[in-house]
Amino acid sequence: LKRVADDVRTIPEEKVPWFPRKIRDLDKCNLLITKYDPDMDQDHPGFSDPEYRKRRCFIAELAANYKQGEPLPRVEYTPEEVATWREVYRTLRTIYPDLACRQFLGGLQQLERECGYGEDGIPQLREVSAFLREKTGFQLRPVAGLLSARDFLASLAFRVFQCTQYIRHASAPMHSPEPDCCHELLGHIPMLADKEFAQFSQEIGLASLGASDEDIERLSTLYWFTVEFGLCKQNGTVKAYGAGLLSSYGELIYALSNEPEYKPFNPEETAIQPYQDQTFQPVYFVSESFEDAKIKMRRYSSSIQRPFSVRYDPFTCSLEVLDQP
Ligand code: NLE
Ligand code: FE2
Repeated sequence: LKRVADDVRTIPEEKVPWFPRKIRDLDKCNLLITKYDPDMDQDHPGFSDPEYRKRRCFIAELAANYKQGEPLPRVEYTPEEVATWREVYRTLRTIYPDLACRQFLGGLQQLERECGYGEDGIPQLREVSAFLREKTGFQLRPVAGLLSARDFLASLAFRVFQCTQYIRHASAPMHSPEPDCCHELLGHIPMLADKEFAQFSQEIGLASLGASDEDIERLSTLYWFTVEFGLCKQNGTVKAYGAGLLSSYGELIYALSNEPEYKPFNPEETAIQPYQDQTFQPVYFVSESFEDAKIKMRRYSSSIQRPFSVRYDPFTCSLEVLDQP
């Protein structure tokens, strides 16, 4: 095995897309997809609310100016924002015991006990990040909005989770097409406190580094139907583990009703399923268990062809890139 030169790598016939090698390179992984912003999308509930749009810009600035390693910015949430959070928290909290998977419930309980989670206030990323670091080594980084798949997945390779900090519009607490702090804090964070799930997430990230655009598309579709909208069997019943479900009262109820179509999780098929990012999913993929999803995903990732392999070094928070023997 020999080390590969940094920057531009030209392997016969193909150029490997740039990817971060050290955690500080994540400062460059900031390509946003703005088509669903309240400034761009006429259907956004905040489109005709100038106050809301101004607030979003302010919070987006904090993320845009953030550099890796700095303390995470704090946001002083307004009473109206806290009221939105309260409504989301309260309604979801009542249905979690029946509909959420065991790992999620365990994580949420710990967050309630140790990290100030509850309906009275929106947890700050800084505290949540410190909590996660102790549980699974994941840390948070603020992001201004929806990130491109390549940049988002790359950060997972470093056990960094990019989190939005603004909150959804008060008129639509039960479902948001965009990520917001309810989605991150309620959907993702409890799962990221689980060791096995943290490992699963990092592996998807590692598989994405330097991958072709087509492979990124397939991986992000897989991410979508697992980490965002995944269902799994537990003790003979179907439970939710996907963050997009666990942060949306409307879709969580819908996904576990008998309305939508279920298909067994199978990476080759799941990776090419068209998906819906404006409203509820027409189809969900169910894994036999959590473990099963992890094994299948790992098998899929290792089938992605790259002319090199990567290994994450947790001591230096950087990647070792090795030529394929
Ligand atoms: N639909 C989710 C929610 O309402 O929280 C957000 C999904 C973000 C991909
Ligand atoms: Fe998400």
